[in-house]
Amino acid sequence: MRVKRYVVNALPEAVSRIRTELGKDAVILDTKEIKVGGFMGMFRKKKMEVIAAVETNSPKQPDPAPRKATPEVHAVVEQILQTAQRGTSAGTAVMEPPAAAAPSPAAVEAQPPKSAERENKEQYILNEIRDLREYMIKLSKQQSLLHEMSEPMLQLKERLQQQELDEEWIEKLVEELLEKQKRENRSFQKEEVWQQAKSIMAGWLEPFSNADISSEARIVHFVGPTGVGKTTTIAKLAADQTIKRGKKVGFITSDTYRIAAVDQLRTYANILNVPLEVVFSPSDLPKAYKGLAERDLIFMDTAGRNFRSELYVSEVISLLQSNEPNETILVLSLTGKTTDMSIIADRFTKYGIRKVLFTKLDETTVFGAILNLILKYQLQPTYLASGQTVPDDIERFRVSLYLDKLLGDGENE
Ligand SMILES: Nc1nc2c(ncn2[C@@H]2O[C@H](COP(=O)(O)OP(=O)(O)OP(=O)(O)O)[C@@H](O)[C@H]2O)c(=O)[nH]1
Ligand SMILES: [Mg+2]
Repeated sequence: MRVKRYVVNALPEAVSRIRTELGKDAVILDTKEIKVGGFMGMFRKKKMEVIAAVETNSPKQPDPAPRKATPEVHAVVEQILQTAQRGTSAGTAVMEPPAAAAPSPAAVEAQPPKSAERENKEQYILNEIRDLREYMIKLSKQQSLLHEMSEPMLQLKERLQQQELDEEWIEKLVEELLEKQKRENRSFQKEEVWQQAKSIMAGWLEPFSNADISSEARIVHFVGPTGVGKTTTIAKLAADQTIKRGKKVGFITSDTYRIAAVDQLRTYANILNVPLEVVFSPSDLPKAYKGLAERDLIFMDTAGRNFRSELYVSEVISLLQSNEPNETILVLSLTGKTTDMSIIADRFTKYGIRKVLFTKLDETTVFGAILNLILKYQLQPTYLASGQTVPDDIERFRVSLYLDKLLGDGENE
């Protein structure tokens, strides 16, 4: 995340600088009035401090050129504001054609200084006009893409829409396919459309592929919303480590909220012959680590909470302390709603958590959310859990197998 501080005379000035320098996805985090300059505490000028930030994970290009409104646009805005004002005072709002009233650039410059409120309104209207313009460009681009698309490509698009893949990625994929067809001067048949789509998306996912729990980490924390399968997943992974890899595993649980939560992990601990420590607060952690000093690997279970709330996120983060190499895995269930998963991923990636594990693959046939989340938050998928059976229903995340599921075989399209 890139955070920047602006000291300006009025908010609209900050807004246009933020848009130009940080791009249109930047958000204002805080504004406050400050006093600057002066002499011995006197004659200090009132200014406004604005803190803005932009997510650098999915680097959005800042606006290419500082988009200053032309005098003509100013004139149109002026016209809208005047008409609106007349409309409020006289109870009617009749809009005249803007061109007829457009004053010359010189006339625009000669206007008296605007009030902050007026500047705010003007900025608002300018933003609206820009957004509308961007929307129109997008719409016409979509229209022209539709004309160029062959039947198999339309089918591919439909399949990916059903899979709830974000429009942004569908559009990018179609554009790349069309470009490829043009370069090769031919039209792809259905099978090839599917193959090419797979290889393009595999390229996108490549930087995030082959992630596993770090072999360096001695402590691995599992966090995630309620009921996504954290405890079950820990049991599956612990079985793999103890039985197949011969590692000495230890468990810690901080899930003391839910009745029987400790017993749930204790049952797995007994079956796998793994010691378990219970912590009620961060201050219990040193004792728990001491109790497990002989173990090669420690899996820590945490309570599922409503992590759309920042408060719960910071609470669980406070439990993830250790002086030893450690990492945290965010567990998300594919039965969750994409928007909720996105909010939760956003919360945890802000704390630097990038590894993710998806569960309940067996309970859905819609897989787009995985790609959306990986690309939006630069998440590294580790495992896919696909059932309730411990220890079998889990496997490493493989890009190729995942894309086969996402694309389907094209038969029913
Ligand atoms: N179908 C399916 N069910 C799963 C999967 N993983 C876990 N479950 C089930 O989901 C339910 C909740 O699993 P838990 O492991 O208790 O989930 P949790 O995240 O620890 O839950 P809390 O600790 O309450 O937040 C149980 O019934 C599990 O058997 C999976 O991959 N597929
Ligand atoms: Mg649990």
